[in-house]
Amino acid sequence: ELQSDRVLQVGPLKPSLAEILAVDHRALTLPVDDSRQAFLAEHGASVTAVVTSGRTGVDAELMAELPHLGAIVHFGVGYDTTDVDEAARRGIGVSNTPDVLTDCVADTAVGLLIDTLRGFSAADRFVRAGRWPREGNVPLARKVSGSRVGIIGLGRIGAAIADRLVGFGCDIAYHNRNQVPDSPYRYATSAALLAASVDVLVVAAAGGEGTRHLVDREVLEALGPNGFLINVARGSVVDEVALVEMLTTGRLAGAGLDVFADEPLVPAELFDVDNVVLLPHVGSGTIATRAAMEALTLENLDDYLTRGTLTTPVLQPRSTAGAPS
Ligand code: 8YV
Repeated sequence: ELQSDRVLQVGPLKPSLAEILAVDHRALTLPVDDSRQAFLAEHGASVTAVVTSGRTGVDAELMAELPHLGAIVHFGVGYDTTDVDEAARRGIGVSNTPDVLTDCVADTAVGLLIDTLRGFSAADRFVRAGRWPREGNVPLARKVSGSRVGIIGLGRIGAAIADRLVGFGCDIAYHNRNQVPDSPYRYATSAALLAASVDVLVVAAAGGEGTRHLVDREVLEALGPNGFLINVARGSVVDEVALVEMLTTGRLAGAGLDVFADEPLVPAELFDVDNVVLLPHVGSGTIATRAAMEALTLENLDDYLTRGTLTTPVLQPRSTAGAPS
């Protein structure tokens, strides 16, 4: 029997999701070693759906190897590793997992902001190193409540961060591609103008070419030596070389980073900088949220395989005519 309508896993996925794909969908996994070309030559034409994540995605080259691909289903809200323009050109649908992770990513942003301004992680290291009895007090930190916070990207996650910080009496402003109608928050027409007017800049914009280095050296200079940067979005949105240079030379007050330009590699120059909090991309990383992301990923896949449509599309497949029966 010729196996068609294959599901292909591209890149690592949550183990429980990978198992469901393998067992219930008899999914194949794209090899990462030099058997990849032979694998694609043998199976490429049978693949109609890919399940992947923001860590890996599907580029134009892989799409060309999968001529019957109809849908790229992402585990995660970010899909910047997939070439969506090429998917559109080929009529391939693209889905992600919005909404279900908004609370946890916003919680992470606020936690990271508080940790960074108050220096909690550094204070924890101080206690563990036995320094309290020897050295006494840690340096005084910066106040969070009532601070001025600028949010880059007032989408679902940015708005959830802003709403939380209202509870801390923060003065909220934002920069976004377009001004958000009816937003209660002050709009800044550029990232630099926003940075110049706040104590903390929080990056919550989608990744990809459109936002690459949106937070560049000029924006970081506008934020200045009393300003903090928090990033829970994508490392690509920030000029990381400029960021590291400014943090290590005291030209920024500090940074809280959950994302990096070249994950899992974190610039080693930051490892002994105490006013920087470094997290290994844990924004959505709770049991409940990852389970909800897994369920929504499978819902999109099932929707595509049964009806030829996606539940939470970034882009619907062009037509259901060629969709699997
Ligand atoms: C995921 C994320 O952990 O949703 C996103 O865009 O960055 C995280 O929630 C990641 O995509 C999974 O690989």
